[in-house]
Amino acid sequence: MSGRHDKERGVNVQVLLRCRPFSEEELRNHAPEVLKCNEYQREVAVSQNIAGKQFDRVFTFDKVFGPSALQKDLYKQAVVPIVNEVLEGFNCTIFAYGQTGTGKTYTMEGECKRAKQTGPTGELPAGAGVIPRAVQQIFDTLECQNAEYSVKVTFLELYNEEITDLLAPEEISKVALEEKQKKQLPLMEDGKGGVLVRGLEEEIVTSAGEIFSLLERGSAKRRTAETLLNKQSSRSHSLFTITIHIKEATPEGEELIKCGKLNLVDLAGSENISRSGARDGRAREAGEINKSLLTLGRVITALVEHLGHVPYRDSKLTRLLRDSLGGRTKTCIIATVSPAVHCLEETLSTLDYAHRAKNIKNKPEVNQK
Ligand code: ADP
Ligand code: ZZD
Repeated sequence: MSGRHDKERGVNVQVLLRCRPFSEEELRNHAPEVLKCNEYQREVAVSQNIAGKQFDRVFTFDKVFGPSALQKDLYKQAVVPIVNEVLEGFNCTIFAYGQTGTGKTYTMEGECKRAKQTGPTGELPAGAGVIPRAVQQIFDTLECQNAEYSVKVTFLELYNEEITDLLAPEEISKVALEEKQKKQLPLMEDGKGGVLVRGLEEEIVTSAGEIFSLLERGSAKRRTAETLLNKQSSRSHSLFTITIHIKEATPEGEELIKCGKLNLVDLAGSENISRSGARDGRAREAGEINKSLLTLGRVITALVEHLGHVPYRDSKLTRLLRDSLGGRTKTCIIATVSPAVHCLEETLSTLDYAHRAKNIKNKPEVNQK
């Protein structure tokens, strides 16, 4: 529970670690395992043997999910409490951070073998990730409460510092997409210290099923854009936001409006910060692609080292999510890693990055009118 002290001292960003299982190919090749998760101790141990010498490093996180953790386990233990806070009027953000191929999208979106597997009973497929489960939890809760409410969603992609609206209903053709890329959705100050994306489709939704149809449209649009524009999906960030307004009456009969917002962020592959740039010939493109992820790292550094200037304004991602980094939003980072030896270098870099982010403090406040 959040008490008076939270407000004064701040609450730390929660950092969770999830390790994916070996892929079939890794299993076939008997890839050695270099990472061991201890969920009870909330620890991960990385073992390395260099020239016959054994090196072990142990990291502790707020929660650790090993390779056998199911989507529903992670959701129940890590996300249910966050969504409850959103329903109480807090703003909350969950970031997925990690090397490409470690399960960021699996964690945030999930997989379903066939689309539209959600029957009328609202049963989600086992592979459903955080986004569909959060949507489900929100509507299940709201539908049981005796209060008026409204729910809005937005879904955008940030690629090369350009924003694409994944919910915009317009036709998908190469020409239309290229036109759209030219007239980018601009970020504007909202006059309340935040920013908004001008022209972003804000869908008002009345059921979980309606959101699933929108997600289907969003995923299809993303796939088409990727193919037509030769995008590398590992370089894009996606941001799904759900905003809830709940009208309540106080015991005194006064009207109270609670507003909660949940941001679910699937970041670009973390290898993009360390690797491209100089090596990539197309300097502008590489530089631009990395700008948001690079700036995210710099913002974290500035916050944990208490540097005076925090460079939020240097990228679109950090402008959009400024309040999640040192602001009034409750933030959780899910760092994803692979157990395999061939990923070791990136795994260590992810573990260091995530571990450092534990030191960020936010000052969550409920939005109430
Ligand atoms: P990223 O978004 O980080 O690039 P993906 O989410 O695309 O990674 O995951 C890469 C592959 O690994 C996918 O085939 C996915 O199904 C699988 N995968 C990732 N995490 C898990 C997990 N926890 N359990 C089972 N499969 C997983
Ligand atoms: N990760 C899959 C989509 C992809 O990259 O295509 S899985 C969930 C959240 C946000 C967007 C899509 C989904 C996804 C889905 C799949 C197919 C059609 C619509 C949506 C999904 C997965 C499990 C349950 C519900 C939705």
